[in-house]
Amino acid sequence: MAKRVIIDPITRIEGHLRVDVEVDGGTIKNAWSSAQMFRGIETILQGRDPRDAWVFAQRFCGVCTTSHALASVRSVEDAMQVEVPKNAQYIRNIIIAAHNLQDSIVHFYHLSALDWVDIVSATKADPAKAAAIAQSISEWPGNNVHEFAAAKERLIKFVNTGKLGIFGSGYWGHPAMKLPPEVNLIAFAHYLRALDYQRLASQAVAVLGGKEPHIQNLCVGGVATAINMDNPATLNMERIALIRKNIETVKQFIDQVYVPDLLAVGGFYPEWFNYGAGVKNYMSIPEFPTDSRNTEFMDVGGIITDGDLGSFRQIKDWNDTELRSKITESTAHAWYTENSVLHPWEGKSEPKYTSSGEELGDKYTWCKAPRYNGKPFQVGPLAQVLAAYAAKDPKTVSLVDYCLRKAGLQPKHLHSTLGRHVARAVRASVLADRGLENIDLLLNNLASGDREYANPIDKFKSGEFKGVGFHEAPRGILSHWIVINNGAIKRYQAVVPSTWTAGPRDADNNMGPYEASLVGNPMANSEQPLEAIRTIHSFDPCIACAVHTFDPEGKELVRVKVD
Ligand code: NFE
Ligand code: MG
Repeated sequence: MAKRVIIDPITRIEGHLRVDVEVDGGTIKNAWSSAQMFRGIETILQGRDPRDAWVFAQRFCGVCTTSHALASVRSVEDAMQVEVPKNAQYIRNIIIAAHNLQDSIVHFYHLSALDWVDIVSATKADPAKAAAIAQSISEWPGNNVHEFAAAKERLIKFVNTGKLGIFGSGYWGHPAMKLPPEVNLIAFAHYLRALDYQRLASQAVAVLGGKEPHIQNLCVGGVATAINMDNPATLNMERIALIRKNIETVKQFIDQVYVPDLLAVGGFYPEWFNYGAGVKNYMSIPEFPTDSRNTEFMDVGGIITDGDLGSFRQIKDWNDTELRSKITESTAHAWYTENSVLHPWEGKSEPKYTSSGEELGDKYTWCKAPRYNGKPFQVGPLAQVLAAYAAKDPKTVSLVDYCLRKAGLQPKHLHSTLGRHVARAVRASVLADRGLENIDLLLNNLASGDREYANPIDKFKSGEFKGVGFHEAPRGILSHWIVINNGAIKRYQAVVPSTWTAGPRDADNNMGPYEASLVGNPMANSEQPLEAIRTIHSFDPCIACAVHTFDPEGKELVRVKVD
């Protein structure tokens, strides 16, 4: 008998996501991804000055705030053909890198690791053994017996209070948890350490952006960052040295802790390199522009279909005709007034909730279903890393091959739940380099005498202009689509990474990536659907972004309904 399991909400994500799965014989046979809240900032933007849009748009989300800010200013710059001075590109690039680093660390340690790591088991670990294991896989100076003994003591105190707090609703002791106590302890100790390193990355964003989250230093046409190497109140050598030190420190953590931890944990779960592939069409865009006209980029992007790296089509820049013309969003199965397939420049967001009670029905989510060329696509670090791998980016190839060799895997295994985690770790290491490279570019450019940092728009031309701002956000391609009429916003649509992946079926009933990735996953105990959570968390869902919403009640409890 097939059983319907409702996981509502799936927690340790941003926003409110409900996932329904049908389980038969211990395997997931069918799945539905349902984003549960609507806010509608796209509608709020209509009629406003396009130069202000980014300040509103970065409130789509409290996680990838800088991502929306950037995509928004880029959409206006694209519409009005504004060049962005090099200094501004480099400052934005450093922000992109630092923000992505923070997000990657949080994704692995704080939002996903406890799906694989049983912290209660860590209370039984031998700290000396844990240190020996950790030292055998990494040169990290923190991997000593004192570190692990202290973490264990802290954990035991915590468990003994009987109040596990944020760890309270974990599936401890679940049969799908397979790590020995010592590896659980290593991961727990690094979970705590990771809090410090994500903060260093955020600090780098805050120094450049004025504050974080929700940076203040952007403007259409560049940045509003005063630069004077000798002035203590502006961006100066001392501030740039601080940012560099932070990114270098985070890079060491990524290379010596995050990557080895992931490989150590993954080594106990080899079967998870076979589950969770789902949609094997991948899309990414070039990022880290290095010239003022967005023609040269540090990271490649492109299209891969059916998991075949040989099908890779590189997208050279954001003017790619197909990229700009072939993206649509379907509302066939989403709570909007019509059943349409519209290009984002024509897009509408008129809400109409039709489900009742527990039944989702034919329309079942606030997420639209984005499609490229009519097909679902996976976006995110895996898409980005596969593109860079196909394009033979040396750093990506060497890191991916290193991880595959260590784990005894083939490139095909990247199409999986754990493959997404490997890609995110590889991407994080590359991003740290991108941050440092852009600091050098900024310093060299300033040393050459170039002090430009903005080409602001003083007055809009009359008439209608369309633009799109692309950005490779932590969870994948973000695009903001704007139509400007006589200097005011006529239309605004954001097509967001989590909408690409969390979106529902389309008019042809093709599943979205979350849904497809769940099919075929095992499920040992439908009361504790840990396996489904592992696969969904590997995408790092952000439902606030996906429908530009939030949950005003801030619900935290997991509700699992089984019938
Ligand atoms: Ni709200 Fe986001 C990212 C954007 S949504 S976190 O990354 O853009 O997927
Ligand atoms: Mg949208």
